[in-house]
Amino acid sequence: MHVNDSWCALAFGSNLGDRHALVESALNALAEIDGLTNLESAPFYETEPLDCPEGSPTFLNTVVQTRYNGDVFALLDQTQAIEIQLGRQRKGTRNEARVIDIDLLLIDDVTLEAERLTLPHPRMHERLFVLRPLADLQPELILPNGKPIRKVIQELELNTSPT
Ligand code: A4P
Ligand code: MG
Repeated sequence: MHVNDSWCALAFGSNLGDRHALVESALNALAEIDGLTNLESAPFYETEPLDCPEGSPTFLNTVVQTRYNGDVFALLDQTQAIEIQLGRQRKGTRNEARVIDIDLLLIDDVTLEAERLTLPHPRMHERLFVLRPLADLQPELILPNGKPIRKVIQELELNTSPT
């Protein structure tokens, strides 16, 4: 599926190894992708693991916005190639520690449910570690569920602990 100079948001997370260097390297590699322009990163957040195995290390998370012109599956291929290039190994345990995870959150108002790619990212509305950096970039954003991002953040902050 081709998109034409579309606004995209991508989430980055790392909780294994030199997390700062890994996220920086992933951002640099992302900037090299064909058809991707105007990359802008939110600040980095130190966050407590959510739904991870007991004793998992803390995460470094951020979100980037960018424009992309090209095939959305080609973009996923390239973000997955960056994960592998930076040493990502999948052993099969759910939410196991990872050197880098790159998720596609939003590509304009594209909705997609393919085996390899669901857009918008189905869990983004529940996660402060995604919503806070996304709101740094787009404070007025209305999320795909129709709610302003700031309101969703406030609701989550009332219901959860500091992450
Ligand atoms: N896939 C489907 N849709 C997408 C999409 N929009 N973007 C497929 C990226 N990939 C997508 O991903 C599993 C499969 O999802 C891939 O084959 C891809 O084709 P993965 O990266 O291999 O595995 P994962 O990262 O363990 O899964 P996922 O779905 O990214 O996990 P979650 O639900 O995002 O949770 N706590 C904190 N504090 N910070 C975190 O960053 N991350 C997770 C991962 C859990 N807890 C966390 C954090
Ligand atoms: Mg992932």
